[in-house]
Amino acid sequence: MSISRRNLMEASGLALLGAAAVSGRVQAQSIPEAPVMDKPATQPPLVPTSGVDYQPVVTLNGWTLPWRMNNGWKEFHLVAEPVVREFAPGMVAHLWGYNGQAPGPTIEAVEGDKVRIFVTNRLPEHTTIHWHGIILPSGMDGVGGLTQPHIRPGKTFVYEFELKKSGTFMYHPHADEMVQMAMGMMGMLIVHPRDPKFRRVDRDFVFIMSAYDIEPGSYMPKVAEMTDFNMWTWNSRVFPGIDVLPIRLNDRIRVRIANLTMTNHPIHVHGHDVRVSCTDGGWVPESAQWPETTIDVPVGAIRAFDMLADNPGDWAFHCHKSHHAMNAMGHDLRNFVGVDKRAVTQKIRRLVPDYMPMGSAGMADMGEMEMPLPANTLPMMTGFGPFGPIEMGGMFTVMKIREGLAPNDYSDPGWYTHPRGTVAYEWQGPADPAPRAPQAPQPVPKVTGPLPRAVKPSGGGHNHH
Ligand SMILES: [Cu+2]
Repeated sequence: MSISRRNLMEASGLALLGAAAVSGRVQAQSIPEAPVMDKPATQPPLVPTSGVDYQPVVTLNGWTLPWRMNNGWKEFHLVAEPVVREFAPGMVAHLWGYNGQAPGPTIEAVEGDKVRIFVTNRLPEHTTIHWHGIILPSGMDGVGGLTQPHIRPGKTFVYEFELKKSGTFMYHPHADEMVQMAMGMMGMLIVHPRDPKFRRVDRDFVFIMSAYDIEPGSYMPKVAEMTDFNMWTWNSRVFPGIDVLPIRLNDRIRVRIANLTMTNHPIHVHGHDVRVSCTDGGWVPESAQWPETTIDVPVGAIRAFDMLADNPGDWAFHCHKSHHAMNAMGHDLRNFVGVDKRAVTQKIRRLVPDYMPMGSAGMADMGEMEMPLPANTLPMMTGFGPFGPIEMGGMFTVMKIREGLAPNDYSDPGWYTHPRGTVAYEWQGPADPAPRAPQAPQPVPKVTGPLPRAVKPSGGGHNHH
């Protein structure tokens, strides 16, 4: 067991000098550099060059925070500040984050490490950082008002703790929470096992889910929104802005997913089965794991799943709540499937010449349509694959499992080349002659009295579901 400087000082009677003297123990040294990132692309993992060996994580559309060693302490520097984050090409959001990005950089350390994290506040209001899931002294827990005074604008606070266990954790403010988390302030904290062989995988991906309500044509999230979000993000990116996961065939992989939105997300993997191996509470014993293809990640929680990538191809990887795999849209649309809108279109075009009737045969048209959109607004669904429009947005990307990738190569290997005879194909024989089950004509319901109103009263406010 290691002993912290505070213990040493207390043991030697220095604590009698009072709290001010104790908390000033690193004042004489310099604050470490606070590196910044200005690109939203996935950065290469930070491979450890000294100390315990581990397989570093890859943060989707993110990066790992460099550190320095100082007398046995691993020192990091986070700067809370306003940032501009690109959600996907064509849309940026004005958020709050850390070191130039939202979410902030991933912090990586090893079980047993003593970490010292400097937090500088360059926001217009006070903040703190809570280290979600980490077992630490109460006074390092980062709950403003409860365990520490708030960090005022312009000030720097120091957090120090020993990492008692390995696993998957996160960090976020516990100060003006509704605003600060709705503005994107969050990041991941990965603690690798001291035993390099424990639960080791070949590729280890990590991201955090956040949701925003950003009106088409605007740049700032509406921070008071509680349920009706329109941007469902992985690391504050939406499809087609979320990078793919390049995976070498037969690699063992792990994906660690944190959820700081206001709802659960059932995350679905195609072509493989997976097992939850770790939560923010620690490692799940192998005897307690079971196979799944959809992992539900509850609010304020983390789920990591392990998977043997033994099936080559391009595999969709997405939230199974279908509205979460879409970008901004009106949520009070009526269903026009089967409605002939030709007559009404003529009438509307006399008033609105650009009007496009939509939805009569479903909404797939929107996947390839070039509709006029307000500035800084993404189409509801977009993105193209080798066979046509993918018709997605939001929490969607692709696992690209290929033979022969280099061990640390995370560049996009392009679209999958399917072996002959393994792609669904169009029937070229005689047209479908089989009679279908006889369908009785649907009787028109008889209505007596006034028709029920399906339309909300005009002048009504925002409609929460
Ligand atoms: Cu979802």
